[in-house]
Amino acid sequence: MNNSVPILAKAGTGSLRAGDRVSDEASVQMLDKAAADCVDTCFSRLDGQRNQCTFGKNGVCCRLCYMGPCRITPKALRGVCGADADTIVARNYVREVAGGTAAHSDHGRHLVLLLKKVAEGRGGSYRIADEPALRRSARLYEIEEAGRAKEAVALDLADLFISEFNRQEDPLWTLKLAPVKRQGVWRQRGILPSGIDRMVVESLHRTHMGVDHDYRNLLLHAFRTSLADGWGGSRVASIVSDILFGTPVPIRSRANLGVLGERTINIVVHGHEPALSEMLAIASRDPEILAEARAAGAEGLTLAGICCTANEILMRHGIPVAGNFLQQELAIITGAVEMLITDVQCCMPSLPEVAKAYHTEIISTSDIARTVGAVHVPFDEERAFDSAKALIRRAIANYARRDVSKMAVPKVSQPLVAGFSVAAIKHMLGGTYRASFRPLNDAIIQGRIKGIVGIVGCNNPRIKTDSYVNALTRELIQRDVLVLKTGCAAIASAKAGMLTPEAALKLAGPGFREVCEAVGIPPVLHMGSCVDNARLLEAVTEVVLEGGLGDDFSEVPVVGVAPEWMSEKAIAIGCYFVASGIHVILGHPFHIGGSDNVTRFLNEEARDLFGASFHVCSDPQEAVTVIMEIINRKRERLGINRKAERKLYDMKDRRALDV
Ligand code: XCC
Ligand code: SF4
Repeated sequence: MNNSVPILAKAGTGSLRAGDRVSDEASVQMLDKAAADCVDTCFSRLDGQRNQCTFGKNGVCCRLCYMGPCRITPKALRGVCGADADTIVARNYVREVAGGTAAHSDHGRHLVLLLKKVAEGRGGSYRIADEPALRRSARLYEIEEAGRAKEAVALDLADLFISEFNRQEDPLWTLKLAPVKRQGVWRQRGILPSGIDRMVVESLHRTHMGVDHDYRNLLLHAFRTSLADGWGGSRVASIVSDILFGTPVPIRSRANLGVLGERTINIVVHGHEPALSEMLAIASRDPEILAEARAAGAEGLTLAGICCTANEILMRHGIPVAGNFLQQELAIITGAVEMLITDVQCCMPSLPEVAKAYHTEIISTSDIARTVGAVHVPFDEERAFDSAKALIRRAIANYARRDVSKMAVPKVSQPLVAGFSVAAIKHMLGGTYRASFRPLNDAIIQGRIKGIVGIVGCNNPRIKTDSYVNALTRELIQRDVLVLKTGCAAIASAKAGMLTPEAALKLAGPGFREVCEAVGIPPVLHMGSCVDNARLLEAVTEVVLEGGLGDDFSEVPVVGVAPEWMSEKAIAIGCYFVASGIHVILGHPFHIGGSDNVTRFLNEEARDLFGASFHVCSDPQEAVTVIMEIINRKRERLGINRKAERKLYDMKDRRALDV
């Protein structure tokens, strides 16, 4: 392309065709509609951000004090204070990990405080929905439960969880849920995290001007902080969600924009915290509310979700998924959404602007997350059910404003099965009375399943939406790899039809297909939202405890992948996987390219410390090769590779994967 010709971004798709921006047919249709309706989306705005800042990309821009901002160039190798590229890049990275950890953990905190209120009888409409989950967790945390009222147990558990946030010097209690050997690694490396809040505060302190300048010391704290996420805030969030809203079990539903009804009142929930969406899910089935919807001339009410709020209510109520991260604007562009309700995280500030072209009302509900142009309706937790009903009534009233001439709902959606909590997987594998991971371990040992890969994270308009996630998933299940998913990556597979048991027949390799058929599971297991990446660790812990596949995560043939990631939360997740001994493949690099030392530390030296590191693979084929090499290497070490495979592997050019 001739660089001198400016490329004019056009509304909707930007400079590319819709089919080059997004993968699924519903999104293609809506992007084309955006262009026709002259509505800007993240895709066209990305074009406006052409030539994104190279200093930012390489992490060498520092604006931590007002002697700066400073940036490292070949002519200026140090900032005003004398900080070099290593220090600046590492400090920026620590702050990103702290941001991700804070987001997950603050979500966890809100749930813990709600659990405490429920335990004290101040929980309003909320209840302990899953008493067995409460008692199971209490036993895990060594809290006396036998013969005690559930409220008393819940109170002790909530208080223990609160202490996980504010503990000052002792290590987090939750770390004890990890394999003993891994706890030893953390102790030896000096990265056992203390209180979650303290880790985040310390990250900010250490990266203040003139404090910690040694990139190694900084990066170790990044790993330590991330552990306070994966083995702290996120784990606690999953546990409390299960207690308050129920432990997910496999459930059928559908995904993609076609779940919106042409003749129903459509309400879309978007964000991360499940407290409000739980109540909306219940209220949306209330007969009185349904009667009111019909009285307004609609055929009923459709509640659907975007991002992780979607995943939460999908897993527990089978509420359909309208889409993942980059479909939030597209949902409005259908012209069929009466109300889009946001809580926290991943909700674009553009939503009210997009909504101006249609009748959609954008509602914000969290006092810490407001958007100019959105209507703020504070969510009253104590009267949660009434709050939920009031919101739905507002949406019903808005139905009269729907302009049918602006409406085009794509007739595209796919069936799916979600809800694979660790408890559910155990039951499916071993049966109700002998729930166990044994059959999975055996299948891995026999080679019918080669290994486990967790594919997680977001979409990013810089990559054709869902394309990397789905190409990689397809290749892996063909190679007999069990794929576990969360977040927007899980929704990507749902839209591609890979979350059904039938998909195993079509896509899985022969050994893996047998297992899926015998157990009745899809080849890709949807384990929940972003905080539920802690469930992935829980699952691998079960594999370790079950025996036969090593004593530590770093010995199990398991790999994590974040193909299309965009958020700081994904960085924190990547770090706690690596610190837990699980290799992580990234579809695109961190903003660290300006420091060879930081890059080497994260992508190589981390292996000496944790037995795992990051790997950047810019295309899915390369990722498949690296993943299968890692899996084969682990199988080899465990002595469970068959002869033929070993030979094939020996012929390959070995990367520096020694761990
Ligand atoms: Fe957000 Fe959790 Fe990313 Fe999706 S995947 S874009 S963080 S919603 Ni976690
Ligand atoms: Fe510049 Fe140092 Fe201040 Fe950063 S901390 S802005 S490098 S003077």
